Amino acid sequence: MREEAYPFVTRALPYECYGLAPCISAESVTYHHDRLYKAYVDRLNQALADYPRLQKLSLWELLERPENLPEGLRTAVVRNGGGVFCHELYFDSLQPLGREQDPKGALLEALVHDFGSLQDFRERIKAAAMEVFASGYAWLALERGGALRIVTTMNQDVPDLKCMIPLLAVDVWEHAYYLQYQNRRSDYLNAWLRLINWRKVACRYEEGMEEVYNDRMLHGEWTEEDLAMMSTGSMMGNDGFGGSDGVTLAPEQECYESEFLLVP
Ligand code: MN3
Repeated sequence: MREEAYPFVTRALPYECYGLAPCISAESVTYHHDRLYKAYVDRLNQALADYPRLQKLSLWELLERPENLPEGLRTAVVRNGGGVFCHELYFDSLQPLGREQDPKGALLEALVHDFGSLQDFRERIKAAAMEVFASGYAWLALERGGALRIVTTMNQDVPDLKCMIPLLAVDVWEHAYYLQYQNRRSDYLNAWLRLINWRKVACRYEEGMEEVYNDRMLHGEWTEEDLAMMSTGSMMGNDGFGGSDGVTLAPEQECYESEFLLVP
């Protein structure tokens, strides 16, 4: 998403449309992806068609500082660019049932550190998503200071990208679940929690933490803890799927290029 730019394309799902069933039905996924998400892509392209100079900006850059956009374009980018960003993160963070795996390694440690336990994290993001009034999203995001946070946004708004890097999003617009769950958002969220592709979330976390450390280095804000982590190699090298438990896997092999790569 950092590099994604005009003309934007509708990204293919990283699983079959029926791949999330029975948690999320093929009908729901097809309608949501092929119709609703695609419409945001088309409208974003339409909106940018008359602004050749802005076509060079990535989706991330467009959404990071919408206040810098021409007034006539701003709302269309926030709504439709946001719709593209939110849906790509949502769809890309899911995987078929049965492949569920809990987060491990550095991401698990951070979740436990910042939320108490994995179960507490699950309860808190679900509660946050339940509280979104009308339409919006609940997110797990990495603050530029290095802490994990759960945030919610309305409509197709993204979290403040100047301050945080989104890792995971759940769409709680009724269109995401109404066909299958009608008004039972809670049941949909329980199903969603079983579909999270933690491996991809862990890759975004690792990449995000590299940015956090790079920022600290730029500003000369290394802590003793950072230096200790650097010297053991646990900061950059442990993506949670190798290393710490004796299996050595190169992080660049594990953090594969996602169809919806969010953070370079
Ligand atoms: Mn949606």
